Amino acid sequence: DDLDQPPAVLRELGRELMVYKFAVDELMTKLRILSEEFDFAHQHDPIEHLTSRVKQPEAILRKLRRKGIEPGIEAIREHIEDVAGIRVVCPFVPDVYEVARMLGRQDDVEVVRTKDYIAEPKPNGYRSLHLIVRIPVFLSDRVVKVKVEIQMRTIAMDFWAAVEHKLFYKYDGEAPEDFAAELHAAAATAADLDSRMTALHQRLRR
Ligand code: 0O2
Repeated sequence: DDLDQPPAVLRELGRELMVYKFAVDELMTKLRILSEEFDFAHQHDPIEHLTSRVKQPEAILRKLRRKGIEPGIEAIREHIEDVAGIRVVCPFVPDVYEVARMLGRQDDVEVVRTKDYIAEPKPNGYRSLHLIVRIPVFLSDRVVKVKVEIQMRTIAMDFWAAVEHKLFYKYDGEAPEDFAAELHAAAATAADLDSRMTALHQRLRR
């Protein structure tokens, strides 16, 4: 089974996951600073809320197996980009890009990859901006660069993604025929809501 790994691999995995937690802690602090200071400077907080998680060892090993990759620390570093994950939920679409820009400008944040599912939604309607970033974590005897996946979205996008995630897992394989079309239509409704709320916000600020 997943946990039938050599003890050395599991021990090293424990140490490795600790480092991912440190990277998440650092980025959460950076995001909280941006939220508070931007609010002070512009009387608008671009972040509605933040969540984070470090993937469980079992889930990491399962994902490696699904991808047909031999388990090991190097394999995880190279192939699993969402061991550490942060979700940034913003009030308005422009906030999403503003927060991404402010984070990307920081000297110690290296943006490895950007996937803009807002500009180009997934076929099922999923919208979000995904950043894979790498940041240095200073340990007692060395510095390690750690990758973190940051999912950035509006409240409307988050609502759709959270509910879709539930429905998708529940109905896996036996979904009614109009299911995909309904989900897609709901995503369009969420996008419409985003445009209308953004328009109201911009009118108020003028
Ligand atoms: P979970 O259960 O959220 O952890 P990868 O699969 O990560 O190797 P990929 O497919 O290029 O690589 O990554 P992508 O497209 O950036 O998506 C990664 C994550 O985005 C997913 O993680 C989900 O959290 C989220 N996501 C992507 N597409 C959808 C979607 O259609 N609906 C919802 N609700 N979330 C989505 P996991 O590990 O697949 O899932």
